[in-house]
Amino acid sequence: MSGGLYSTEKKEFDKTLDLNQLKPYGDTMNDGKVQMSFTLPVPNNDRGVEAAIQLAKKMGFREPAVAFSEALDKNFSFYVVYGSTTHSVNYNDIHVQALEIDTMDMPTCEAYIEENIGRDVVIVGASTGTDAHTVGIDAIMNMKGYAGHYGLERYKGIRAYNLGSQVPNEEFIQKAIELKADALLVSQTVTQKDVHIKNLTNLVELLEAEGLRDKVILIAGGARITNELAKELGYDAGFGPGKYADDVATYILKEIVERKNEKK
Ligand code: B12
Repeated sequence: MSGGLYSTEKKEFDKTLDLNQLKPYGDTMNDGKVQMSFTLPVPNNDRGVEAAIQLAKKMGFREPAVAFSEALDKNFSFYVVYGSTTHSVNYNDIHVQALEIDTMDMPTCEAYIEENIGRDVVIVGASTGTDAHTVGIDAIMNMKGYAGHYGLERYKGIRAYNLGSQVPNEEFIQKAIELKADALLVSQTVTQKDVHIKNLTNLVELLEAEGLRDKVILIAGGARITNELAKELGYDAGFGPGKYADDVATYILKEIVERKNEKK
């Protein structure tokens, strides 16, 4: 017997890993299973659930199911949808400008400064423009650090100045000049309407106008910042989630030494 509600017949599909057609993995190779969530500006009822399913189908999901829905208030509802994507990507064709750093831990960084730089390294950081998020820049700079990685303020041989959030680019640059910064750390969390692109670009333009761009190591970071994007915008490097003070410190220290050697 085949078909029917209680059929045990298995749908056959190729379970071999093919990196030219990479798909998400649920519990079987190539099943394409994805869980996603979104909010709709309509009440939580059967019509809302059907709207979520139809949207998922238009996004290329096969057999989407609403696993969870909840009213956020009278006119907004939240959905978790589970389904199989029909899309795939060619993994072999993907090339990213990844930042390859052999991260040194805090004591190794401290010894590296003493042996190779021989003076305090000055790092000035802020969440700039209109961005009010401080947790990211604090994670990198604050003494207590984040996720088991001490922040730059704790490093012997590093003078770290965290200016906080909503720091105008002009003020950030003035402080960098005053403190004779070796490196500038810019955190950007809000990316709505590409506000981060505009703000990060404006900072580069202001630094160039001051003749400072080449004199500092300029680093951007945030939840949606990649090394590739940062480089595209004229930064030396970009750091996103999963990066900590020791990654940034290593990059800065090695870059200082490299630039010093280039001048010789
Ligand atoms: C906490 C929070 C807030 C707090 C911030 C408090 C504070 N003091 O920071 C408050 C309530 C104030 C807030 C406000 C807003 N928020 Co908010 N917020 C969050 C939340 C919940 C967590 C962010 C966070 O702290 N992450 C933890 C840190 C450790 O992660 P991280 O920033 O990625 O940092 C890591 C890396 O990225 C990296 N890193 C970060 N910065 C840097 C910098 C450098 C130089 C380097 C090297 C590395 C680095 O290192 C860190 C450790 O690995 C997120 C949602 C979420 N769950 O992510 C929304 C979120 C970021 N907020 C969002 C929004 C929209 C807002 C508001 C605009 C809301 C509003 N309409 O008013 C306002 C912003 C106002 C403004 N002018 O900026 C959106 C952003 C969407 C977008 N992409 O644009 C998010 C994603 C929520 C959402 N899903 O919509 N928010």
